[in-house]
Amino acid sequence: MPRRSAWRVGRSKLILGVGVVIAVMALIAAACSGDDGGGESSALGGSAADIAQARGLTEADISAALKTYVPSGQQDEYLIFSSGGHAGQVFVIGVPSMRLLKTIGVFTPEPWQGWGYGDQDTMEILEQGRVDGNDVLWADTHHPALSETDGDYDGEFVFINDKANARVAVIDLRDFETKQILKNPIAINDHGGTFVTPNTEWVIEGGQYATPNGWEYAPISEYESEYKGMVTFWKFDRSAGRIDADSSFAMELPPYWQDLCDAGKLVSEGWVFCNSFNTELATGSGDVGSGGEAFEAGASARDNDYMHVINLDKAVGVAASKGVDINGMTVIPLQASIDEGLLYFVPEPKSPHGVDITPGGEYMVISGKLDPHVTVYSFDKIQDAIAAQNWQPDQYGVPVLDFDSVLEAQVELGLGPLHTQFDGDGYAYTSLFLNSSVARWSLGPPYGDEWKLEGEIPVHYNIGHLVAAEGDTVDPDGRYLVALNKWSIDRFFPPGPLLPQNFQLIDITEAPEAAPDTAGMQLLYDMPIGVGEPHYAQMIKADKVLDHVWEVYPEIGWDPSTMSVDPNAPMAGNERVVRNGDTVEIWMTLVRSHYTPDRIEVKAGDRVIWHLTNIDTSKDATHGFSVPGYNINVSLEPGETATVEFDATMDGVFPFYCSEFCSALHLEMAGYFLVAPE
Ligand code: CUK
Ligand code: CUA
Repeated sequence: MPRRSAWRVGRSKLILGVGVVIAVMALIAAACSGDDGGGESSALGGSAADIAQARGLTEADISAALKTYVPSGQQDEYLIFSSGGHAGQVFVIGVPSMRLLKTIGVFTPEPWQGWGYGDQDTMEILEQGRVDGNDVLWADTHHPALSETDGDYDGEFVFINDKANARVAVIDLRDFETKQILKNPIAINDHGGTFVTPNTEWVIEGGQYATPNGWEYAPISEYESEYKGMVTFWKFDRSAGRIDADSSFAMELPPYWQDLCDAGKLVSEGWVFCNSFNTELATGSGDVGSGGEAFEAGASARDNDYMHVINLDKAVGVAASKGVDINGMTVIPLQASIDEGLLYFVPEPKSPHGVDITPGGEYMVISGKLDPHVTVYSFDKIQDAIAAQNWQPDQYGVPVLDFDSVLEAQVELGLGPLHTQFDGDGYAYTSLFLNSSVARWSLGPPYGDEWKLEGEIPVHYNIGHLVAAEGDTVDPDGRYLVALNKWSIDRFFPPGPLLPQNFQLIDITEAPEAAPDTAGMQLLYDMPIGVGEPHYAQMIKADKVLDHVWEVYPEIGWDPSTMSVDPNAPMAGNERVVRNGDTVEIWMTLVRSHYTPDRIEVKAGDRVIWHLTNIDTSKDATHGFSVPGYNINVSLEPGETATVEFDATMDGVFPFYCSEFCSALHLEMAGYFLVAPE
């Protein structure tokens, strides 16, 4: 892999060099030919052809620009919901313009949205993500999942996992705010989350690095018996807009490292599929010089790992009858899963990454990171093998189905296949990490005639996930594909040694024959992502979200955490300050361009409970509330109410002000918070 990467860098520099020469030649040619004696050869002046010539744009550049450009005032056709990686957030990006619309605060405080800076509701949601009582205010978000109805995105909710700490979050797309964070009580890290079942009854969170249940201590010498894998099924209550932890359950799995999961759909609805690695049970090289085997060697020694095939519908009943309580989570013991026929394994080559289900639910596509093929399994054949008991038990007694009996096809794509998406025309798209490309391949029946590679398009560089428009639903749209590249190397100005990631927009509307060199795919646009390391993303038709989203809250005094009017919200006319012993409670309204009241006087040591309502109702009339020194910043969108609570420990004079430029007299939207010494 390193050699391959080095080769890529070398080649790209060569291409860049040639590109610069061509561009310079074009500029010289333009300067020589276009000069009419006036000496003006501005890139902004002249006809489109003049501009293209002056900027050295090729025909392909121009067609790409025309496809991505969204004129001012027009909106994008699709939205990407992307994991924010280490940012612990979710990014919302328009397609085809690739304009960033929002970074939704999730696991990490976000100051502009007042997420985690004094607003009690946001503080409480972040506190739901505590681990053993400790704040964990970063996250490694990997896989956003849009809510689905009948296997299609419905635009109502987004879920996201935190790989680093085994947490999941629920975002409501009426106001694009996080409503809930759950810490998984049995695992300290996850990976196979979040993925939803076709009607969003269940939010799947698969594990990753095995630990003893509840991340308790057990010596590593007891790895085989005491360390556990897991998959958790969180029950989503759509009407409440929350996960119901009490109705959720988990399955104990062997201490293989479960990786990614996907829910079956249509013919395979009710089943869940997860890939895994480290079925070798590698435990690392141990102490320096002890001669043990490093994880990357030990965990990739075997030719096969196991795809986990899980009968979720049946597991729901078994959880109720045979589940045991671990840290408050109902867990189906491994032996119960085996006895009840909930869990089967299928061999998968070699150190796989990702499992993706075809739109009709017929096939499970697995990529082997160290195998140049994608391996396609048939759900029908899996069911036949289960019925025929065509299996051998693994070392934990889990039935391992016969590989050949469940195999549908293997398609050789290239080096480092990772993740697969689909379009509506019978093509699949697989990221090739080591090749730095996207492979386009044809699906066999019922989608097309033959399982076969159509070709690939280079991407820059080292692609992880990729996302096509609604490309993991029962009804993919095709049109656009975005490559989520890990490395950008030479693509952008280097802002120090930590380089941005690179989202590359690719047009996939044409048939492979239209451009045989790239199997019909055209690279349109590079978007640097200078925050976090995004992993997965989903792309939804913007209209579907527009059907649900609010631009102002429905009523004044709206509490986003309950999605209802807070009866205690300050309203115009009932603003007041009430002292009760050492507690000072304030009911304050905000309107362009005034706080009522605008002067608050307390004594050092007082408990301050400060209720705020933005009584403006026009679009975008957001007000801020920032108190210096006290780490307080609240964002109050039109109609919203919030409460801030703190002890006035510092005496002094603290001018509070509106931190959102809301009106011509925004600077005057301020007040004094006076804390008299005791
Ligand atoms: S993982 Cu990151 S590139 Cu978490 Cu889905 Cu494959
Ligand atoms: Cu309100 Cu600025």
